[in-house]
Amino acid sequence: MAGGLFSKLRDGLSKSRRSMSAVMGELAAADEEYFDSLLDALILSDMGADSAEEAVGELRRRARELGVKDVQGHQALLKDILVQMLDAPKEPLRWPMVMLVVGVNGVGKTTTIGKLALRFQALGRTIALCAADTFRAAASEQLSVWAGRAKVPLIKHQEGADPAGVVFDAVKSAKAGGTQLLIVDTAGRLHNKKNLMDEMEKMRRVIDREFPEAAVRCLLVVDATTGQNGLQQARAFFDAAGVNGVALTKLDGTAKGGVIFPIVRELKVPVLYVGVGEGIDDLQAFDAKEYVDALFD
Ligand SMILES: Nc1nc2c(ncn2[C@@H]2O[C@H](COP(=O)(O)OP(=O)(O)OP(=O)(O)O)[C@@H](O)[C@H]2O)c(=O)[nH]1
Ligand SMILES: [Mg+2]
Repeated sequence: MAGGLFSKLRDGLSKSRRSMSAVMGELAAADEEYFDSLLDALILSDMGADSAEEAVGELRRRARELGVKDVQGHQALLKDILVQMLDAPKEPLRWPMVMLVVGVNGVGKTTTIGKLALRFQALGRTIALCAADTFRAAASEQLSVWAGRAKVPLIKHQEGADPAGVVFDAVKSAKAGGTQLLIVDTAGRLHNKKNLMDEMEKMRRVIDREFPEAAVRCLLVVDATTGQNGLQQARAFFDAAGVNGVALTKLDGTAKGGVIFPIVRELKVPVLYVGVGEGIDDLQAFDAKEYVDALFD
């Protein structure tokens, strides 16, 4: 990770880091109290009880098995365990691709799309954006600002139009123009799960029918500052939209960052990107080892 971004992430995650390092410093005797405090520290990092218990249980087992008793040894073991917990099968990038970007209201979908457009453009891909968040006019205006910055075409309809209809037009123009990556912005304001399912299904049906040669990546954007709510959101979108990747945003803020552990553990979807700011360059490919290092120090 570039130095600047790594330090942004580290600063953002400093809450978890401080408590984790502090607790590990108390190792002196690896007694019950130490493991309990460690469990608490992990839970406090938004990791959730199940993931935290798994990590501490595994640490106890490995430390005993290997006879590791010092702080540094424990830290290294725990880091390895946490990195392994973040491992999930990742589908390789394949072109053409349609990237459906989903997630609840305000998590950073549109911003992440702007950053992704620039990122893939720098990698030499041809890109188009699709404004399928037709819920309010401001949504497509915001997306058109990002499209302008990245100098990529944007396909949009009027406010209130059928999102699947915009996707239909965007797919048609992507095929005609030989676009390699079509990124679709979706609305976060869906009243209930049935509504969400129907909307997602319609969009996916259009893509599958009109663009069967395209790989579909459904990227769920999770705001790291929402803590355990992120897990609830991930569950809902996983069921409704067939999520196969996660982008975790706002790690530069007050986020503690632990919420990705239960998401990956339960849904077996990989974290692909992390957002560490509002600027167009503030997106980074996820690297589990660097992430875990940033959690500690
Ligand atoms: N600090 C910080 N702010 C971010 C990040 N990503 C997005 N934001 C901010 O979060 C706010 C919401 O971002 P949007 O991209 O509009 O979120 P959205 O999911 O598209 O929102 P809706 O379209 O309303 O559902 C904006 O003010 C962004 O600048 C990030 O990584 N860090
Ligand atoms: Mg948006």
